[in-house]
Amino acid sequence: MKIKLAFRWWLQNDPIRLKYISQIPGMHSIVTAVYDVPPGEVWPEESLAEIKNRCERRGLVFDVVESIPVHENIKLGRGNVDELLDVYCENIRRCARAGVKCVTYNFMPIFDWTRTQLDKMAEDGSTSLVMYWDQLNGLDPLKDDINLPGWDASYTQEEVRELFQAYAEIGEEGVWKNLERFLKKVIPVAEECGIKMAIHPDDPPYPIFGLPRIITCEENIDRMLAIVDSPSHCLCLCTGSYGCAKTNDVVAMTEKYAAKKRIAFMHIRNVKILSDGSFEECAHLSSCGNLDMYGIVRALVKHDYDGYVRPDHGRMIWGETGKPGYGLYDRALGAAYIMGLFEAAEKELGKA
Ligand SMILES: [Mn+2]
Repeated sequence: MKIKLAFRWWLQNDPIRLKYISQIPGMHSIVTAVYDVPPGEVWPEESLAEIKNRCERRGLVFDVVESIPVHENIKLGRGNVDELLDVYCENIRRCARAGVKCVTYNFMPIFDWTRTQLDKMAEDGSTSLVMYWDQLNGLDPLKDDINLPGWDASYTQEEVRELFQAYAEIGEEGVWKNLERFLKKVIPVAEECGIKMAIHPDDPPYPIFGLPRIITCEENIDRMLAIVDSPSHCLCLCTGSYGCAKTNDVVAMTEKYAAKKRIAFMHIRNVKILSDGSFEECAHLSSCGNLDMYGIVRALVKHDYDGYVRPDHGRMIWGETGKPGYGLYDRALGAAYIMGLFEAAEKELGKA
């Protein structure tokens, strides 16, 4: 099998033991980051070395970072951007020296992802993350105090309002301009030190509260990839993020960018879209949601994808508690299912 199976792990904040992760069949890589340094600051090399050593003691490889966060000033193109870009490049070099091969990042304004509930209970008693429009509609970030789960609590309401205004002023084209500046600086450094940069889509891939969101669909991916031509300029193709917009054909997108060798990291999960466009995260199995999971994996195998794959968010099942979306049990089931799909696709396509 060409792919490297990976698992996200939250270091000291994660109740899941590395030993348990290493017991998942076929597990290869740990996906994590230095989480105790704020965006815009340099990561201590000792922190990276410690993660590497801890993983190696369990027979795992720390070779994927998720993520090096992009400072809001870079996305807004204001203030000390040059200095922040230098720090970003330095962090890429430090990751490379620690053995990292792939760095995930995103260019989402203000908040990494949007859900309205993190523990919505299904009929079988499992819980998962959901986004319901009827809970979002009617909220006005410029007037109301909004505290959606998962949103960065380090911002005051005043700061959030100021950021919303700043993004409203620059609009989508402003974010594109700032992404271009970022890519032109960062991608050559990544290429030089053998790292693939993998941009995660906006989650969900459409505007929320009018914030400009650009990594959302095939047309915009093409525009983004055209900014810099480099084997280090890649996608983190998150099936559940792209897949919660019905307009995205995730199998076709996987096929297209796998063929172009522009996928470095696959986040594989399923999602169930409701009639009003709301969505619920669900089990990985195709029949549990809207995505054709075999179609996605088959497209990867067809084009000899040899990058990283991780089961993305899972449900909370069997009484497990912990970080929503990041329990051990359902992600382990997802990993086993995904590996089964790869085995089947490789045999079907004569690549076993
Ligand atoms: Mn993802």
